[in-house]
Amino acid sequence: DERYPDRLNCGAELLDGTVARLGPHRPALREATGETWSYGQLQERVDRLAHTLTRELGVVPGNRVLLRGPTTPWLAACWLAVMKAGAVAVTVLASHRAGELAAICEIAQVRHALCDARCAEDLVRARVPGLRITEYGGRSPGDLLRRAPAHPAPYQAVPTSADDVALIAFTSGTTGRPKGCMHFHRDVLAIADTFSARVLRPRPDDVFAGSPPLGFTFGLGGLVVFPLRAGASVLLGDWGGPARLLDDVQHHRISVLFTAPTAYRAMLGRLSAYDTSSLRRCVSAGENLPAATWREWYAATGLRIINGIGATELLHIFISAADDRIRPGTTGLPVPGYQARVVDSEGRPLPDGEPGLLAVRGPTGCRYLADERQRDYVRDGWNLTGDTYVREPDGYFRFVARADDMIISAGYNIAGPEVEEALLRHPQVAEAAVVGRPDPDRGMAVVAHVVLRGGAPGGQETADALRAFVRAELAPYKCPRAFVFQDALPRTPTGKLQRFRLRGGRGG
Ligand code: 3SK
Repeated sequence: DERYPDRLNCGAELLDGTVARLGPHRPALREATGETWSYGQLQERVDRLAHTLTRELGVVPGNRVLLRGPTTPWLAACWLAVMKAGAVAVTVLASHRAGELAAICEIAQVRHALCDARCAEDLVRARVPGLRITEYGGRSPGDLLRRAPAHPAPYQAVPTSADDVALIAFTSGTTGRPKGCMHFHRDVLAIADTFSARVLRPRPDDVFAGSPPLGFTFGLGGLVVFPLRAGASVLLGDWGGPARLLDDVQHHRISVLFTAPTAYRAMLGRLSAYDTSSLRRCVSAGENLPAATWREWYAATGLRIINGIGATELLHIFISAADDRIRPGTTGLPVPGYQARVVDSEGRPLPDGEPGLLAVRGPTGCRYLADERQRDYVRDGWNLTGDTYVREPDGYFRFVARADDMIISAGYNIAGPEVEEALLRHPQVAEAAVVGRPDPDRGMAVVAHVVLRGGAPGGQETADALRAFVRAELAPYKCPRAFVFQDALPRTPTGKLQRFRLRGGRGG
């Protein structure tokens, strides 16, 4: 973005820039225990950490530094210190296991790791050659936090270039092989200055919270980059389930909430027991938000969920709408700064109303690290996100399915999410995933995997009732031929449904 100078350090902008604008006394990070770090305290801790990284651990600009831990203020502080030191943060999930960590470290050529002591074991077991692991906390302060107080503050941030890589964020998508997505210092600020500033519009008195971990760019953006850029504060704690999140909303007077459709659905049944009057912005991403969930949340809270689609490849949300521009059942409009269109498999734009591949371009974009899949993701400067979308005549983008989740049955194209939405309108259904299963007569048969409310077991009678319900809502060819009732649906550590794990399952 031409608004950014050539020399730009996103860590310095987010921290020192905000302190220069709003002073050091405002609250920045809140711990679940109630302790609050002011912007001044955060700045001092980050600067001591940055000195420790460079003077004691030998981190130099450009080094890739793995960050691994539960969501805590210290994890955010380490990320900011890595940014200010001009190194490259390689963010992973606390739930990644040794084999995944070994692959990530190899792809990203990681030499240093800052790891919360509570999840060091898997990293040690990954046996990464030459990796220096420094523990930063957990139950006790850890080596890094013991050393940091001996170092001075302030720390003069390394004058990185706006186009220096700041972050390598890994995605396995829903299929498994990790891909490292490189993002520049300017990209980190661009997500704050587009989606956050133009759609979310946070204020310095906002208090953010949410469920996505910082190892997922949905969480890093929503719970570190956006609040700091706005001079707001954020509660940083691990996802402890819907009741805990509601408890946090009530006790910490949360005003901006980031979570996924599943969590909104899970909170709905409990809302009446909590005071959620502090909420003013609710963001949903990570998966498509069914119109039924949007409407139920609106009916219960009077709040209009800001639905969005983002991708690790594009760092954050690129289609979304807020306030009275929201149209339930659609994702919204391209975020200011981004362009989006629907194209055929050759990249040719399709007319409005026709489903095709979603193509996006804007200030952020896909740069896979040493991965030939870059060629498939970016064509003619457009990022192909792997989603099937329709653009409606008034410019709204409506999700149809992930491109590889279309079910072709007896010559019909069926979008699993459309059938899922219909099932979710049934009062007994808590979660639904609809997939295709090879079928000798139809090529593919539509199979619905369903979690019933209250953990009910399901059976033939429920299957018949759900079949009749879907038949009344959708064309009969879309109706599931089989139902599988289960306790939970398989999800990635970031909460995305893993439909591929359901394909081939048996149903009755
Ligand atoms: O992958 C996603 O769904 C996502 C959503 C919002 C922001 C960032 C990401 C990666």
